[in-house]
Amino acid sequence: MRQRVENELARTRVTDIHTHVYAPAFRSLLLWGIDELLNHHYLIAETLRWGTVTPAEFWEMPRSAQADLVWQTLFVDHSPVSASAVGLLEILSSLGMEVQTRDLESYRTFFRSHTPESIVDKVFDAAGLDSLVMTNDPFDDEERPVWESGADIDPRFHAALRLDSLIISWDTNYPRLRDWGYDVEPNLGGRTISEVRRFLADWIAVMSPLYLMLSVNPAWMFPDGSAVNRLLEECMIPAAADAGVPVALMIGCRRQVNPELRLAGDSVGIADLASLERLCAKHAGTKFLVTVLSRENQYELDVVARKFPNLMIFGCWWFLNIPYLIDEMTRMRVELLGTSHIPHHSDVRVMEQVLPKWSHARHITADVLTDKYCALEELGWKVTDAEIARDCADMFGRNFWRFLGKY
Ligand code: FIX
Ligand code: ZN
Repeated sequence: MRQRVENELARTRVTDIHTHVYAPAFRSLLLWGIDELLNHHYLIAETLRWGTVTPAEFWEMPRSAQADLVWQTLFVDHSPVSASAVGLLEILSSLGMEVQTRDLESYRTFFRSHTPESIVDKVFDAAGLDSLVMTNDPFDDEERPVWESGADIDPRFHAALRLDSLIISWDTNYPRLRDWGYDVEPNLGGRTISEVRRFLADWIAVMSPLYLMLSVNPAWMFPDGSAVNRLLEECMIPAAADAGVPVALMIGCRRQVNPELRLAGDSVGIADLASLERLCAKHAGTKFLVTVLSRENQYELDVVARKFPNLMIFGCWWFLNIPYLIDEMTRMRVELLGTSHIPHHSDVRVMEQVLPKWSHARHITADVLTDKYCALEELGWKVTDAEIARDCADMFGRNFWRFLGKY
């Protein structure tokens, strides 16, 4: 049974529904190569724990020296047993490099022989990836001009319109909307709501996003009359409805608990998912894609998903994306929801990271499904290869496309 499940999973093509990588048309925004892999914020946080440099000293260093320090600290001075460190070695190994040489310069030489396009092709092929979804922010000054130039974007890279800059950072960013010709007021008065709707419609026309996305902190309460919820309910949800796309919510990240660590400075908190229930109930006609960061919320999230067909839960987000917790979460979801969820997304920032992410996803899903199918067979229920293939295809992509109404 294990072999049959592995065979079908090896053939299953993946849609990676949330990442932070960019198509090659976005040029330097597409991160790849050994120095970027070493400078991933997960590894930076682990390096700074050893205290050989302060965060301030680290940020002063040139990028390649930062990568050298991460390598020295996590791979030479200590064994690379954390999930992120193992993941880096898995990348080197699956691209054909010898991990035992521990020769950073030879890894640099390997990547120098590639171009962004060649690495993207190689990685899509090796990870069995069909397509992925980027995270796209019109407030990003490097990203916006690429969209405005009408660049030709590799069709394997879909867009997702990320609205944290607009909604969460409204107080800081509303003047930029004014600069761009939208008549908005800080307190959301006057024409603000319709002007934000116009802004969203304009960017939806430019990006053709598969969904509109927002992350909220664990203290998020719904409803509460806050500016965040007004922008969510009066702008984001109606704009998504007009575009015929879901709203994606990421719940439970406490941003910048240690700003010195920059991107690595975010943390986690337990949310009150009764807010999510009230949102799904009030907006029954809206489809919500939801992931939650706290482990303690996962059981509750599965139960909420049982109550609301307009809620599709996805992925093991961020700190949850370690084999130990992916196994626990996938088992619990399968036992509570069958195969009607999206168990994995990669959240990668550096292109090659999809390799270990999806090999873990396949491996752990194989463990879980094998157990379940074996239990069925003990009852006399024979599972066919076609049925295994169907279940794998659902969980690794089709549930997403079906939820979008595009399958
Ligand atoms: O908000 C998010 O989409 C997070 O996933 C990221 O911003 C975070 O930094 C990350 O890379 C997590 O994996
Ligand atoms: Zn993310």
